[in-house]
Order: sequence, then C-alpha cells, then structure tokens
Amino acid sequence: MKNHDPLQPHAHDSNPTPPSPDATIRLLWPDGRVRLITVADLQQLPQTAVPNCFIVSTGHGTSGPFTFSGVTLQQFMDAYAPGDWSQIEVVSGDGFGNRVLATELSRADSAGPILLAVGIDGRALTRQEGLVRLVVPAEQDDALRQVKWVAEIGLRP
Ligand SMILES: Nc1nc2c(c(=O)[nH]1)N[C@H]1C(S)=C(S)[C@@H](COP(=O)(O)O)O[C@H]1N2
Ligand SMILES: [Mo]
Repeated sequence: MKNHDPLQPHAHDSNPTPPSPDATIRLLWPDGRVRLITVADLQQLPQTAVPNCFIVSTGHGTSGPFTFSGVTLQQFMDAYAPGDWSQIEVVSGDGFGNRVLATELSRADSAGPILLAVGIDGRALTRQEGLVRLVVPAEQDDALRQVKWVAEIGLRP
C-alpha cells in the first residue's frame, strides 16, 4: 500500500537532528483557527512526572528508564482546547507524527498518562532531545509514538 500518512509511520531510523530552533507549537482547530503555544506556556500548567519510561529503538536499542515530566495531554486540552474532540494529531517539525484518540486520554493506563513532556530526570529537555516531546508511556515497542520536536497539535471533531 502506498500510504505515507505521517501519523501512521512505519518503523524507520529516528531523526537525531532538530528540525529548527523554534519550539513554538501551533494549536490548530478544524475551522483553521490557530493559537501559538510556547514551552513557557506548557511549564505554567500543572506538571506530572511519569517514571519508568523507555525509548525502544529498532536502530540503537533501548534507552531508559527515564522519568519524563510535563503536562498531561488531558490537562493541556482542558486548559487550551476544551471540547469533544475525537482525535488529536501531534506532528513534529520534521514531519513525524502520531494520532491520539480521545478514548486514550480518558482511559487510565498503568504505564502512566500521555504527556507533552518538557522535562527528563528532573531537568529540562534539550532541543536535541525534543524540547517538547509527546510521551505515550503505554507504547513500548519501537518509540513511534514518542514524537520529538512537537510543532503542531491538530484537533479533529
Ligand atoms: N520528530 C521525531 N520524533 C521521533 C522520531 C523522528 O524521526 N522524528 N523517531 C522516533 C523513533 S523511531 C525513535 S526510536 C525515537 C528515538 O528517540 P531518541 O532519539 O530520544 O532516542 O524517537 C521517536 N520520535
Ligand atoms: Mo524507533
């Protein structure tokens, strides 16, 4: 199948290079409305730490355990885009992405909640490490949901 949907990536070599120095995130509503979100905005929201996160790479093995910290995607949505969204599309500056279903946000997972992480092991993430990074603790296969350099968050009704 010739399907190159960036939100359904197949396994590939992880990009080690930040796409740009600008870490501003564009929050996009279906009607085209845009709100710009900065790292400082994310740091103002309640912070949650999720211990025991692993980044499993097909190319260079597993790293971790890490404690990622940041705002839960649920709390981010409650603060910036309350509504009945069915899906949230999280896309990076290098065109890598992941789709989070509303049902995943409301359902508790024993691995921990989905985060927009800005910290790792008690310090800020560097731009090299993603700076703002989607962390899906339940995904422990090949890190395809651990989106570095989050640049866009798209809301789907
Ligand atoms: N933006 C972006 N995020 C990404 C990728 C990528 O290529 N671009 N690769 C994914 C894959 S396949 C892996 S294994 C991990 C690697 O994370 P690390 O560089 O922190 O080890 O990043 C994930 N997130
Ligand atoms: Mo990976």
